[in-house]
Amino acid sequence: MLNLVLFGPPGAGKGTQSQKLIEKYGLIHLSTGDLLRSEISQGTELGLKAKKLMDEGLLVPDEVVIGMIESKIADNRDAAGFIFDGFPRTVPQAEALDQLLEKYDQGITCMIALQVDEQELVKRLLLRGKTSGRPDDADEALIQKRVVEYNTKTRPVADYYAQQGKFYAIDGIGEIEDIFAKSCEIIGACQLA
Ligand code: B4P
Repeated sequence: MLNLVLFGPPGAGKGTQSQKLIEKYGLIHLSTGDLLRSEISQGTELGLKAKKLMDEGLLVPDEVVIGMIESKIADNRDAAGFIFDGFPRTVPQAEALDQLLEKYDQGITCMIALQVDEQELVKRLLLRGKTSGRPDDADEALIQKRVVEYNTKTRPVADYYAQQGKFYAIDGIGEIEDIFAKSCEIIGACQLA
């Protein structure tokens, strides 16, 4: 199986690159952001709790997202692989993911980290906010809060994968096709290793 973690700050382009990668490699897309937004639109109890946190630019509790991922992996045991988009976002989530995959004798192939500076992130998300209707893209102060949340809680996840020799960074500024091509090069090298 090919199991990829797509990593980066809010607005780095994880969702954008995921769409291209799932098409090329036939992977199942697991975006915790999308799964949470789906719970919100269905008005579930989980969705109502998550909405409050997401609208404030905060992460939702680890056990909530881990539970969602666990059931999606279990539902797709015959998959060619998974692309984890926006997950794991904390070290406990990364540890839980390794344990979940181990149950199926699987592991993460590599993490691709999209590196984008804060000024560009704010610009992209404010632009997306004009059409996405996402409350968390609505204003600059909220976007900055999400970046702080990323810097304090999510950034250490990169070290977790670096220690396993699975971390690969890419410049996330530039043409979407060029970033995609670099991601494919990394994936090709990891598959051969
Ligand atoms: P997510 O839904 O994961 O979203 P994101 O980080 O905002 O965006 P992404 O990086 O995917 O950006 P995109 O490709 O769309 O998270 C939302 C919230 O859910 C979190 O804040 C948190 O509250 C909660 N959550 C989710 N997962 C969680 C977890 N595991 N634990 C706890 N809480 C969790 O790109 C952004 C924009 O840039 C787009 O408009 C795109 O068109 C543009 N763009 C992309 N690539 C570009 C490029 N190369 N050049 C120019 N523009 C580009």
